[in-house]
Amino acid sequence: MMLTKTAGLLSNDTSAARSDALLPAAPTSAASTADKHYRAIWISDIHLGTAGCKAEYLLDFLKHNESDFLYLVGDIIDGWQLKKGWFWPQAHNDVVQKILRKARKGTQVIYVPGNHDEFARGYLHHTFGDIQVVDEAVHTLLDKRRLWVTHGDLFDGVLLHAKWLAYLGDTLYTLILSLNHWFNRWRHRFGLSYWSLSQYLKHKVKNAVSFITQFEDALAEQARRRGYDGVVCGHIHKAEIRMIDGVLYCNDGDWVESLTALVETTTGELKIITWAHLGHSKPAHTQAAMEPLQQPA
Ligand SMILES: [Mn+2]
Repeated sequence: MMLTKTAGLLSNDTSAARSDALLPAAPTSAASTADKHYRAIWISDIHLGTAGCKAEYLLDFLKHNESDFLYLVGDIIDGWQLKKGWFWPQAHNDVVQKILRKARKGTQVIYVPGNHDEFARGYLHHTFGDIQVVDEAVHTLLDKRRLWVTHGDLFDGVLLHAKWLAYLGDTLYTLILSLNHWFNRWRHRFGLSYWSLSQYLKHKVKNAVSFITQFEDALAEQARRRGYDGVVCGHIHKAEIRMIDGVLYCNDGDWVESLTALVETTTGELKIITWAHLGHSKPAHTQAAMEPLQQPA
């Protein structure tokens, strides 16, 4: 998607009023690199240790954005890929160093491991260089609403399984229809009732297509059951802020494809920031937390 620099700068100006006394005055010609300070930042699905990780963009984002709280919502380091082969360029090191530095300088950094960095789940309630490792966290928004912070992988079990069926081609589907015909002739011979394999698969494929919706619904429902006002998760690499049956569902996206972070501004507004251009951001969609965005699915 193309986006003009001007548009990115305009929509990025909402919290520009804040200044940081510790920083040198921003050069007038470089408004695009002016630092922002947020109440909270959530990032996940960075997948450090893989070639797909856009570490340079994340590093740039971290350089230009500060926060009181920084939540690392899982799949930060990709242990699965690193086991297969070591891939660790300097930029990936720089991201880790940058985060450790933020923690040292007073940002409260909370690390909630995901499925790709589940090795970190073995270190729950430990602190690494001022970074707290926890299984899940609770963030209280400025307006006192409580958000449950979890990676989200624990709630995709059956859904992910169905996703495979979405990749079945037409040929295979036709073959299945044919098999179903013979299968039911066989069932008939043994006095069994008709069972539609194609119906079953169609149902599964339909489910697979709406996998994202189901994941979102499952997380929102789980947050409600646990008594929270909303949830912040990652895992499916799709940034989102919307209300689902009265529960605020937020997903901070990823740093492999969409280059997004979720932020809470100092005035308590939730936003998704897309950092697709080095040096400045492009808010993908922005809205107050109380006003769910209506967008086509
Ligand atoms: Mn994940």
